[in-house]
Amino acid sequence: MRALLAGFEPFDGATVNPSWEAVRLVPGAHAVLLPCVFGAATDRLRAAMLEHGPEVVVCVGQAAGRADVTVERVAINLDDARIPDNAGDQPVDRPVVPGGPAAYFATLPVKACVAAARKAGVPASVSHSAGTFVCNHVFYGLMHLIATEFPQVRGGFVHVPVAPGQVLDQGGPSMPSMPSMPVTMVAEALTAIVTAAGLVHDDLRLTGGSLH
Ligand code: PCA
Repeated sequence: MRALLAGFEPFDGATVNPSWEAVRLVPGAHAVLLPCVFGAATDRLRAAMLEHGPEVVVCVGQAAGRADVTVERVAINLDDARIPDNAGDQPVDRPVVPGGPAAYFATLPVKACVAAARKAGVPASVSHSAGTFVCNHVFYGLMHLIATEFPQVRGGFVHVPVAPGQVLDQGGPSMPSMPSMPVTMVAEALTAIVTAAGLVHDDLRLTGGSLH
């Protein structure tokens, strides 16, 4: 199975992005580095899809504050940036694709992907919001590319916690730092997720919803 994994460059003043560090460690998949820039990131992803002809595409981004690996279920047609992207663009209430559908669902078997990550020993769950920044933008862009140009591809998005090295200077003896996860562990989850995405065609009927 040909798999393409995408990770992001650092953003918001950081020097590393665990999404890129982790995707590079996944064996047997192509890894592409995306700029954290609205528009340009999707262009880079499309070029990599044309170059590698993948059957499965999993884009990966950092979600600071999340405690586990989250498989995103839905991408929305909305850019609303709380911080500028790496090119200084800070869109407010702009569609990703003017005239596009309000949302797309991932075509990965999201619950089977979560189950596979957990079986590999990595805490994981389903998420129902990829936010409204560059990650959601790329996720929506990917699903729109699949809907319009690459119908044979299965695709989705995974958000990952920050790496421990990113939080060592946070908090203190009585103030905890935010949750973190080693990038080797994130890579193990991604490996399991890509494998499940290639093998499972009917998703598992497991509870994966949330109350809020
Ligand atoms: N996380 C950001 C953009 C790049 C990344 O790694 C996000 O969640 O939108």
